[in-house]
Amino acid sequence: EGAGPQEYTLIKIEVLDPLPEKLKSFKGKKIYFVAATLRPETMYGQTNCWVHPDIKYIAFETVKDGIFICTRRAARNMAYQGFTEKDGEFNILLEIVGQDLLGSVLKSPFTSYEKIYALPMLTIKEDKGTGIVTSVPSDSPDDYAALVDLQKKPAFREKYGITDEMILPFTPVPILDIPEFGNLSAVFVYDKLKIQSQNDKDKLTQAKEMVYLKGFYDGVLLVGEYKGKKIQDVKKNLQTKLIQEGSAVVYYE
Ligand code: A2H
Repeated sequence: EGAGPQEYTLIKIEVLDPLPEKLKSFKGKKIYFVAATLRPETMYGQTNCWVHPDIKYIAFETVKDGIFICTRRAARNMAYQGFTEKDGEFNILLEIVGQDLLGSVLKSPFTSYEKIYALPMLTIKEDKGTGIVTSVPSDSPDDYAALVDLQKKPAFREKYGITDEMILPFTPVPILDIPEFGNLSAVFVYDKLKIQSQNDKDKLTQAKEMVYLKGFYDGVLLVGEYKGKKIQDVKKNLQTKLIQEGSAVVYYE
């Protein structure tokens, strides 16, 4: 960071029927929540998608990828990266607050869960990525903490109309083995540091530092066509595979 633009992989998470009320006018079209990730090799472990209930999102039409939902800021960046017809221009089809996207039924590439749901995460930053985050609780301490918050706080679920069926079946999936941390590294560090919630900022920063480098250099995939391979050797291949099958695009900011 600082030296130049950051490359993200944008995962195209398709919105399925029944569409949320506010998206019904798009029926029959391909609509995607687009989530910015630095870890395309973890997409096998997605259990849900995060949106911030209070952030404003927009829908806009891309040239070849259907309708995208993300922050206005991200759409503007994409408009300068060839995603829209005219350079730097994008047509806002709809403005919507995250709250109205919660509970959407979604389909995401690589995950073993046939459908997943849009759930609330309160630590999403408006000024980074697309404002939408895909959740991999096996390997992301932030994701695991936010999922546990929903699981153990019924009042939090109810506030946002999240039902048990959107959460209970979705347990972290072992997808990477990291020496010393095992095959659910985020769960391991969450327990070890006794993290209490998604707002436990300092401990979560520490947790991320603990797993990140070690995971990158020594982590081994447990699933998919690169099973048994080291992450650093196949990360790029998996990004390419997602892009080639039309499930992801590259985005810079
Ligand atoms: B990562 P960096 Cl498995 N607000 O993807 C908060 N977090 C955001 C965000 C936003 N607006 N946009 C993206 N992110 C998350 C996977 C993952 C990620 C794993 C492990 C660690 C990890 C699955 N979630 O990130 O500040 C996204 O989560 C550790 C930081 O640009 C994205 O990658 O470095 C990462 O943060 C981008 O963070």
